[in-house]
Amino acid sequence: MSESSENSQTAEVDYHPMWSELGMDVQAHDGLLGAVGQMYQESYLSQKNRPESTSYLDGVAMNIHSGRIKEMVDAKHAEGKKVVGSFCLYVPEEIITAAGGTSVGLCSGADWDTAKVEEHLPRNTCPLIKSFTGFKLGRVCPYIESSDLVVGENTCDGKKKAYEFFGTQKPMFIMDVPNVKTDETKQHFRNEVRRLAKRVEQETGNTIAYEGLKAAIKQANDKRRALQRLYKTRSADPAPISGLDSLLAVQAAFMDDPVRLTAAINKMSEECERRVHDGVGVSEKGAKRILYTGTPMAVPYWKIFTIIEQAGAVIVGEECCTGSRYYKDLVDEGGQTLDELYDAIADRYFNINCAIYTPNPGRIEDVLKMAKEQHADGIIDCSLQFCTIYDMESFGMEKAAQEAGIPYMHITTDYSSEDSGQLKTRVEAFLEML
Ligand code: BJ8
Repeated sequence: MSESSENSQTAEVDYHPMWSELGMDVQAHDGLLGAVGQMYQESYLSQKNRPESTSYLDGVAMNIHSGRIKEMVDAKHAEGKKVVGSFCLYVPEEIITAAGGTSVGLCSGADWDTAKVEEHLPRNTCPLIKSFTGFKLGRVCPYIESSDLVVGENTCDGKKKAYEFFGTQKPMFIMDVPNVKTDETKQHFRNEVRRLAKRVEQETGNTIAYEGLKAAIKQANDKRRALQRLYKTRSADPAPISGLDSLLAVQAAFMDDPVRLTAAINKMSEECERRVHDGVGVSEKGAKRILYTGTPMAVPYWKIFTIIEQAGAVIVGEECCTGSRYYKDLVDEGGQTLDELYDAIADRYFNINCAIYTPNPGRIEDVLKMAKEQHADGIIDCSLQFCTIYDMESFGMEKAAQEAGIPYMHITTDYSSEDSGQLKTRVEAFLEML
């Protein structure tokens, strides 16, 4: 059985009873699935010269609200395996895995029930926050509905205040993430990781033990190693795989079964390594190479990548939470005690260079390093509308890119398609000058 069919269960199964049992609005959800299917067709299935092994990603996309949810629900019934959802890269999946839970990412990438959302949140809230709130109010996300516990975090102002409302809808636990990096705040974050562990233990009814945490660290690191391997292949010209598929590989990493996904990414990497050896690319040799940086891209937000790649460029790296920040650093596996493992986890996550930190020079360093190693011709920096922290950082990012002699473009956009025509024109003009 191929991996894509392994995770696909069977396409003929009717999942409506499962969605109903989860309390979802089944009719509205059908509408959402139809729209996402259309977007997938236009962004993904229209690509040429994809590596064959990306069929796994098609399987993930096809089953994202069906087969994968069934696996999680079945595990809940059979083993009492609790589902713990989160919205941010600062929430360590290792803790959830070690406590016997299923970790899922809940960030959402499409507008939904905006009018209802605006009864509870200000209009000028970023689309990502509005989206997960709308998905909850509209009961169209099986990941939110199947979560037994949702972990939020004090990161940007929008998210931390929106969680006050979200907490009226789902049981929540909030982690405090510092906004500056000092020895004291690192210690504080280490304590927060332990506080999270206690809450997750309470939810799952399992105690986190040394061996279990060590195994969970290795499992997450294996996934990161596979994604690092895939990233490396993209430094070749022609690039063996598109930015769209690479983005989807990381998006899938937040939802799919971790062991199965790791095997599939390794298979994709193997094929990409062969392609590089044979000079086979997803685009022409000499295609303009773009490094993406900015806000995360949650499923099904593929708009910007589609515009860039359909304009003839290839994205060769993503410095964002649905890209390198997810996989570039491993957790040290050498801890000899449970406490050392907790600290190793905390220290790895504390080093993520999100714009919530001030100052945040590490992000600029990462972008310039990636641009160099992937031989990027230009950098496209994208902020979601009303995301002040990424918008603010774009000034420093532009200056650094200019000093390094790398062409740079900043985009502020949202989840609608209203600005697609205008963005297309801007991207094409940018590519022409590279
Ligand atoms: S570690 S990037 S996942 S906070 S786009 S909601 S920042 S207003 S998502 Fe993020 Fe964690 Fe940082 Fe990553 Fe706020 Fe901006 Fe909206 Fe954002």
